[in-house]
Amino acid sequence: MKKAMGLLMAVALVSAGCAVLNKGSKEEKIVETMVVWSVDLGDGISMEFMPIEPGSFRMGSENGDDDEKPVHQVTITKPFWLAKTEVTQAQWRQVMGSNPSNFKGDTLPVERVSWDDAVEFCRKLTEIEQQAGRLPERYEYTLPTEAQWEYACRAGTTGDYATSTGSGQAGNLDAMAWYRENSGSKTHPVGTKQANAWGLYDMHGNVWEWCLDWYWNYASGNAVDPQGASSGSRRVIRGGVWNFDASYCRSAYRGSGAPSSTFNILGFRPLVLQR
Ligand SMILES: [Ca+2]
Repeated sequence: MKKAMGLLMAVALVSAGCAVLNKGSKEEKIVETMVVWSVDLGDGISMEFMPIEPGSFRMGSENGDDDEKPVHQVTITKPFWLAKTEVTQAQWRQVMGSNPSNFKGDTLPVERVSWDDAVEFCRKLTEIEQQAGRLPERYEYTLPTEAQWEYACRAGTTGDYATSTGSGQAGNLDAMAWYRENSGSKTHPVGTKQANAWGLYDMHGNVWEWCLDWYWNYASGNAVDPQGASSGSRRVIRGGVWNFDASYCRSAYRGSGAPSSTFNILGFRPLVLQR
């Protein structure tokens, strides 16, 4: 992964639910070693976000569906922290006070949440943390863009599935994901399969995950921090799922859904970054 040398970045040191922003006089540099971002949601429930440094990768796949082409170079210019796991039902309840899920269990991923619901979770979490004085200035919780999601899913790999080490081309899907062949037709507690090389769990399975973007056809050519279409009718869905086969769990696979739709196969994982 490329370092963010030369960029003006915030120094965000976060631990034990307390975010500390050390701002330089004019220049703010990202620390060489970003650390895990932890949020205390109360009642012993927390969320952890893994640090993702800026860098470039090849987005899409030549051996997948048409909408995964053209494979193109994408550069992510800002660091972000992506939730280590899909949002659990306990985490959802702490923030939203409800549990819409079909399969019930505190450590299971929340599902039957719409894109609008997921965005509201992020807005509310941002508000809670701002009011508590725990969120550095201009930081917010939001959904990952599709590009941020695939960049984090691949974690430096270029094959169909990520590996836990980031090397090689053939990750072991069964070791990393709950999908149709091993799920027993249900969701499973988050973080119980192998993480990818950047410490992220269930990127290839368990529940689909809402992304921020309107679904669109990839433009040709290189892209910098792509945001998807400016309008549309469906939002992007990524992240594999317990009731689909392996081809749907690939790093490059793209799904989409109406923002108001809810299914027991669809949850999300937020990120936190500086606007
Ligand atoms: Ca997933």
